[in-house]
Amino acid sequence: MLFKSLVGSACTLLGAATAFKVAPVEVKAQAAALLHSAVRKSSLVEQANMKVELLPALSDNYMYLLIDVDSKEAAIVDPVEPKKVVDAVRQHGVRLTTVLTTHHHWDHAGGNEKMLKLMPGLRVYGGDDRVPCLTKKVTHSHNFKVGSLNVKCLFTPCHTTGHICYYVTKENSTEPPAVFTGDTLFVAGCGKFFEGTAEQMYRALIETLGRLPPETRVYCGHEYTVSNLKFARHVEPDNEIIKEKLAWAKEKCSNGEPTIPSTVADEFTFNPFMRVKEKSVQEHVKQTDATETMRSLRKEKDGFRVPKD
Ligand SMILES: N[C@@H](CCC(=O)N[C@@H](CS)C(=O)NCC(=O)O)C(=O)O
Ligand SMILES: *[C@@H]1O[C@H](CO)[C@@H](O)[C@H](O)[C@H]1NC(C)=O
Ligand SMILES: [Zn+2]
Repeated sequence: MLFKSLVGSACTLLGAATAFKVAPVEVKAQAAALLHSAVRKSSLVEQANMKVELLPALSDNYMYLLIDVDSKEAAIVDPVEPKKVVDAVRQHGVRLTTVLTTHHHWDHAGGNEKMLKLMPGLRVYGGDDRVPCLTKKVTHSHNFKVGSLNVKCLFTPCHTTGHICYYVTKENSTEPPAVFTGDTLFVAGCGKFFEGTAEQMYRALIETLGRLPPETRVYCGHEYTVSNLKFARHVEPDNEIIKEKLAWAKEKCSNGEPTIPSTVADEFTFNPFMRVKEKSVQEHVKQTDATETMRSLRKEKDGFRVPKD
């Protein structure tokens, strides 16, 4: 699965990987991965109370350093490349206390053991016994704090049976909350239904994540925005917002810049999996029911060949 994402990379970076054409396939993939995370830029979203540093990892994953400004306490989401995390923690001068694991897949939870070796004593949250080094197994609505920030766990099974999204708020703040969605919700897409059903993804996207405040910033597990929007365009060829977002995302990607975060409100305008109640989306898959539309869309995207532009 990961290997596939390396060779069929979602975000073309100036054709950098083509230099490895003669190398054996595996070496080529590793080299491409190294190049990708070297070229992809990190970025910082700063609010008065909360900072989020986007840390690119592997070929198209993101790790997120979440900082409580008041206490300088921090959490890391899916630290698959622990050394990069340690560097970022030092650079910000914060105290890392917490690992937030979205799900057990290697490209998200595979760094936990090394992370704990580098920084012993971290609390490790997750919703699945398959997550390495788990210290606290959480379920829906479980709440805890990272400094003065409130973290609420949202159980969103489907991509995996134990998938958790983390919703972060600051009491009395007028600034937008954040949600870390792992491989449940991507910008303009959603995760594959490896261990779940269309009913579950409908619940996760529409009833759980879709009911968060519209201004909530969405931080997802992968940089898949460009390929997701090409599928979205295929589903709704007349949707101008999709075309504009795709042009914007291509530009970002070609500069090695992230297309993340988006917002819950924006996802409802261009993400076909968030738009399963819309006539235009239902008509594309010849369905009249939102859950059946979700099922058909996922099936279609699983077999979709992403066009070159
Ligand atoms: N389509 C992915 C292929 C890799 C893949 O299968 N990724 C998993 C998460 S690790 C997934 O759920 N992808 C969602 C999708 O392909 O729509 C890509 O754009 O590179
Ligand atoms: C939030 O606002 C309420 C009402 O003004 C106040 O009672 C409470 O102490 C505030 N909480 C924080 C953490 O500042
Ligand atoms: Zn993944």
